[in-house]
Order: sequence, then C-alpha cells, then structure tokens
Amino acid sequence: MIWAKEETLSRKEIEEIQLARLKEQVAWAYERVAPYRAKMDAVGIRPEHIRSLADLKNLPMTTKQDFKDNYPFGLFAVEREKLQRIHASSGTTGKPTVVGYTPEDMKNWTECVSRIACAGGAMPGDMVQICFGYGMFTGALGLHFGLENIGATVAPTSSGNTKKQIMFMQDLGTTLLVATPSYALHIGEVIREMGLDPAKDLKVKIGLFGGEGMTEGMRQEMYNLWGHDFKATQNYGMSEINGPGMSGECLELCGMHINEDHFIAEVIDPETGEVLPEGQHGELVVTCLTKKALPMIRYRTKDITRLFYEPCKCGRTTARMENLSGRTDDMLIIRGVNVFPTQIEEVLLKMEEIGPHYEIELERVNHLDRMQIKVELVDDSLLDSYAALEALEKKIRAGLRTMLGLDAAIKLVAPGTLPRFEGKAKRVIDHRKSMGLNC
Ligand code: DLL
Repeated sequence: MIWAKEETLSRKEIEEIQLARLKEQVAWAYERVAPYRAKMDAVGIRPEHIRSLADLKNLPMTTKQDFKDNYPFGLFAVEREKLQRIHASSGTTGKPTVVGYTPEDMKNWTECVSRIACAGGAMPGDMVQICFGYGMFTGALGLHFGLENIGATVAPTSSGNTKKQIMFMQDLGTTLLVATPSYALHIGEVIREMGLDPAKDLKVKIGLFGGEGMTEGMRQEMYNLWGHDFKATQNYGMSEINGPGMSGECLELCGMHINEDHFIAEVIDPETGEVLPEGQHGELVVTCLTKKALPMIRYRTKDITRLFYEPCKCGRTTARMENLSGRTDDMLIIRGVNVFPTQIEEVLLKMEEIGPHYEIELERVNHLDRMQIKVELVDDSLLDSYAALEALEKKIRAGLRTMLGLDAAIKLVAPGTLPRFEGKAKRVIDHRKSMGLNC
C-alpha cells in the first residue's frame, strides 16, 4: 500500500516542492538560529541566494559538534515552550544530542513514519508489537505514532523480557513486529527453542527493522527463523532528522525510499566535502525541509550509502538510498544503542585506579551483542585483592550503565599488558559481521 501521493510524484514535481521548502527552511534557520546565521554569514551566503536546488551545495554543513557546542537548545528555532516533545541520542561524550518537535513537526514525523511502515507492508488493522526500548530513543515512539496513524493497533511492549514478548505475540495475535534486526533474530531463536514454529504458531508476518543495519545474511536468517513468507524490511533515520521515517525499504527490497518532500539527501566525499553523483558511495548529508523546532541544514550523518533516482517497481518515484555500508566515524551500535568509544573512555578515565589503556571487544552471541572491556590497572597490587577488584569492576559497570544504559563485562588486567600503538590506537575489536549491501 502506498500511503501518500507525494511518494509517486514526477521528478519535476518533487523538485518544485523541494525548492520552495528549501528557501523557506533556510530563511527560517537564518532568521531564528544564531549558529546557522553565523556560519552562513562567514561564507557570505544569505537565504535569498538560494535560487535553485543546485545552490544547496553552497550552504555550510552542520555536524554533531554543532549540537555539542550549542547544548541543549542552542540550535532550536522556537522557544522551549513551543515544543511538544523532546528526544535524545548519544553525543560523542557525556552530554547527549537533544532534539525537539513542535506539534507541526510531530505531524510531519508521524506522516513520514506512516509512509515507510506502509512501504514495508503495514496495513490498517495490523496488530503491532513495538520491541524498541521506550524512552529518549526516537525509535519506539516514532514507529508507535506512525503505525497508530495508519489505523494499526499498537502494543508498546518495549525491549527485553523475551519470553513475555513471545507470550504477548501469541495471546494478542501480533501480525507486525518492530525491533532492531538483532533483537528480532534473538526473539526468533527463543521462539524456536521453546518448540514453537513461528509460521504455524504465530501470526507475525511483517518485520519493520531499523536503528541498526540488517545485512542480507541477517535477512536470510530472519526467513529461516520466522518463516519464508515473512516480510523483513529495514528503515532508516536518526534523531537529528526526527528519528525513524527518513527512508524505508519497500517490498521490492531494493534500497530505502526517501521521503523527499521532507528531506533532501546528498552524498559527499567525506574527505573533501564535494557532492558526489548518483550511484557513488560517500557520506549521506541530509537537509530537512519541514522541521520547525530544529531546522537541519546539510547535516553530516557520517553514514555511508549511495543514491538512486530511477522509479521503483513498487510504483514509488522517490529517490532510494542503498542500505548502509558503514560509517565514517567510530560510532558503534550495540544492542541498538549508539556508543562512541570516547564515552567509554570518559567513564574509565575518571577512575584513579585505572590507566589510559583499554580495549573494547564486541561479539554477537545468540544474535545479541556482548561487550567486554579490558582495562589496565595502574598498580598491580590491586590484583592481590579479589574484593578490591570486584568493587572496582562494579564501579566501572555502574559508570557505564549510567553513561550508556548498557551492561559490559569488565576484565581488569595487569599494568603494561594491553597493546601500545605508534599510530592511531585501535581500541575496538568488533567480531560481529560487517555490514553488507543489498542491491
Ligand atoms: O536509530 C532512528 C531510528 C530508529 C531509525 C528506529 C530507524 C528505526 P539514532 O538513535 O539517532 O536514531 O541513531 C541513528 O543509527 O546514523 C545510523 O548509523 C544508525 N541506523 C539507524 N537506522 C539504520 C539502518 C535512530 N536501517 C544512527 N541501517 C544512524 C543502518 C541505521 N544503520
């Protein structure tokens, strides 16, 4: 089902809408947000200089550093009292990235999510189970509102407690599952372990996955676990550009359709900033066209993809972005949570018992991410006291839980035993499969 006529416009029609909205959006940001005005003034560009979509490339880019420098509300274009909702995601260190929405933004966000949900096969009347963690993460409430809007019934079961999730699936007759792909695989495995056959014993036929990448290998595994008529699509977004709803796969599984009347996507060479032509891999840069609370002009996502503009067999004419092939920075996604190694470092370096050497090891066990952190002690006398070691381990785990909301196994090691580096330190060893391409 195609939710909105805007998904099937001609290129000319889409571009007309984009240009009109871009002009408005740039003026809105320039007039109301001092950091945007300062950056534009610095390169001598004013809103009236935007005469065509080609002028977009002259605008300065926005980065996560801008959020950090203007924490929490400095990039907002409206007073705090005009906001209806706040969400947040990880910053590179202690302070998160705070995002907000006016009632109009909420309406647009919901509309965008409804479209990508329908592209993935959602229908009015679906019984939806949302297994994303509710809270500051945009995933859960984003999908929640978008799916309610199409006339689905939503059960906000949140993440965790897998057996209870499965009980709800059986008892409520869940037809559509929303989760990170790794959690969906884990649920599928537990269902099998319980002696159930999802194809016969459950009604779940659609999976809308996102928040982290789903490789083609994971998709095949999804079919093995959930049944071969299960429809597994992924969708993309990030907090800075609303959350989920920027783009999503349709059932043709050939890239994620971009809601182009709300977002302009560019792909740039991450080294030079030069805009790359259709089909070339680079860093995705997104300009939001309708965001009132928090305008985003040329936001550098750090996500690597490429763009295609030819219409899709599904009937949608919107540009598609290939499923991501990585990131340009060191951000990790662990159990759907964005984690920067610098956040871990910040927790560790506050403790005087440990030195600056650590190693983060990631693996996937039963489709769930596991993190182990090896930390070097400054003084090896601590190794003689089991109680002291245990207390320190506990303190580190508690610090990490507060910072990231994640648990980690901690291994304290003797001074001088972790590798030293002459060049860039390699502190993360990721044994999980690397991300794959789709089309
Ligand atoms: O993860 C928004 C979202 C929630 C999208 C649920 C889809 C479904 P953040 O927490 O700000 O927002 O994290 C954004 O997650 O820059 C990507 O690196 C990664 N990411 C999100 N969706 C995908 C995906 C939400 N489908 C960051 N494939 C992004 C690969 C994804 N990575």
